[in-house]
Amino acid sequence: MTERMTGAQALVRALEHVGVDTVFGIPGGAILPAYDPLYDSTKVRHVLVRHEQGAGHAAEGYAQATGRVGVCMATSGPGATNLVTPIADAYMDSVPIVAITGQVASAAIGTDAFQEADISGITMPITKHNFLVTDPADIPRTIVEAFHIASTGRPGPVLVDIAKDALQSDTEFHWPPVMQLPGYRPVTRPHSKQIREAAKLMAEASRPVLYVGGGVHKARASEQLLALAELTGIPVVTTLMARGTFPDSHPLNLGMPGMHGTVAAVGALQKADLLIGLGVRFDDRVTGKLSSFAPHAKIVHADIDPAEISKNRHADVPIVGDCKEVIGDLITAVKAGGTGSYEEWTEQLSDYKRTYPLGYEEFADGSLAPQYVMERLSAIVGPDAYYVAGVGQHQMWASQFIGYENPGSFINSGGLGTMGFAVPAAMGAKMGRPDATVWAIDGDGCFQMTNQELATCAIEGVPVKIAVINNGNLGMVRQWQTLFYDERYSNTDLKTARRIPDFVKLAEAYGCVGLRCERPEDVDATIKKAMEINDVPVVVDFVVHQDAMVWPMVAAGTSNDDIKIARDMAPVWESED
Ligand SMILES: Cc1ncc(C[n+]2csc(CCOP(=O)(O)OP(=O)(O)O)c2C)c(N)n1
Ligand SMILES: [Mg+2]
Repeated sequence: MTERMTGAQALVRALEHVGVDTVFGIPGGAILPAYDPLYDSTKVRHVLVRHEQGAGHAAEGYAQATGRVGVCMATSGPGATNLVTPIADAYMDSVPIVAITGQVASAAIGTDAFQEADISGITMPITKHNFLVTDPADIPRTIVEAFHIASTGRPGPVLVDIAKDALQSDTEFHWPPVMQLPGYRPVTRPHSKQIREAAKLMAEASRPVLYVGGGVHKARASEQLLALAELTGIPVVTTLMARGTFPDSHPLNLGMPGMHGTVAAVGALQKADLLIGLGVRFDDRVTGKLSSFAPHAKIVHADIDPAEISKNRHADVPIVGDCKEVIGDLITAVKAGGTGSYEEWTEQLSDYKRTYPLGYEEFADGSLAPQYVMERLSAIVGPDAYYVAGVGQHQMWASQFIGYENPGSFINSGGLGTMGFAVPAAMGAKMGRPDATVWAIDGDGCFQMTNQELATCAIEGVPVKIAVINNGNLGMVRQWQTLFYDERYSNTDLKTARRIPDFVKLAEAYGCVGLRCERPEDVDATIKKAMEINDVPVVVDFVVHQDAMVWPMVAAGTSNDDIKIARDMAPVWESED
């Protein structure tokens, strides 16, 4: 198929052909030529956001809820630099997005032209790949390549920066274009020798743990994981990025490991003699002080990105491959070679679970405990919703106190820890999954970074629900000040207790319904009321106690062995150690 058209028309046509249905963005000078044919597209819906950061996070939320590539668009200079945070966020959490930016005309590149920023240079270290396009003939091929790179292998963000004159000039449009990506061939099939080695170690181990990360859901391998866990009886820990990948209700699930992990999950890793790491990266928030992490364990490490393997911890058995294939092959190998027996181990871990369940402090003054809000959300809204968190204490409580049963149902910013993620990401998730209930769980600090996307939600008809966990503070930072800075609360009091801003009025100003809840006895009725409103977005201001803390905690840089279940309270491990 060959047709003559402008580069801008070729761009829109290519987006249609690769199956894009939603683009989040804001126009401006350099990208303006692309917005003209976009206006006529019946296949691509452009969602006008209020800040480009919102466009980027919305693309991420869309991608995470649908498994498809999310798309955002911005103009050159400040439009493009406003995308830097979500691009970095997508890079850290391996989220497939394509960011399309306009660039100044090719003759002006490098002259400090109006609204010029070297966005491909700026995003070089935070994109999986990026392109600067100056020839209109390259546009369709580049789009196909960008979508291919973003969605295959280890997913990630790809930037396509297009010079204004390339959008304006005429070109021949050919479809389908031929990709030119020599050397890009992600390995998905694991090596059979490594699989046999791993299965052998699993059979020989007496204290193995399946250490499951975000890569397992990205490979859509939850079913295989369940089969492997049940076949072998090996207990499972699910990292922040893997919550829901293995059902919380399953007896083999020990919960989340790491800085705010459960005693059972953290203890299991520390006492294990074998870790089977699947789609994980031995992140410092999981390992604590690396030299004392899982000191007795041999390591099997499977990941699609060879650069992750042995990056932080030496892998005795490295496996490069897609987790679905890896786990499938492990199942076959275990069936052939036999499984080990781990009753004593699983008994010990069940004992940790029973002795050290997650708990929290209730306040004598009758004020609201944030963890209680999570428990009630979990009970009333249930596991079929998507929960999208911001960053801070509320994020950890959302991970700890909501029961996740479905893969991908908890969406949050793990690697970068980006405040402001929740509202736009929830909007993107709801647009990708319009039939699902989507709850954002946000902090009063985070919410003030990106709540302008409430306008987008209200106008575009995206009825998300937002629980603002309003503790009046940058709570997570305040917690560190309580514990490590002698209760010197430097610049963490947001004074939202003074109702500046008043979140209910703010919601109303944006065309949303605003509700407030301040007492435990009103929580259920408030959540039920929010669940009944499905035509407009709802914001609930849950005013909670400012001194609630996230426990358990492994202080940054210390050993997982020194996990505390409350201030100055450590679990009692059995006498053998
Ligand atoms: C963009 C950005 N700036 C600063 C931080 C550092 N930080 C991490 S958590 C946090 C507090 C978040 O406050 P809030 O949204 O109210 O959540 P809470 O911890 O109170 O639940 C801050 C400032 C960050 N993660 N991201
Ligand atoms: Mg707060």
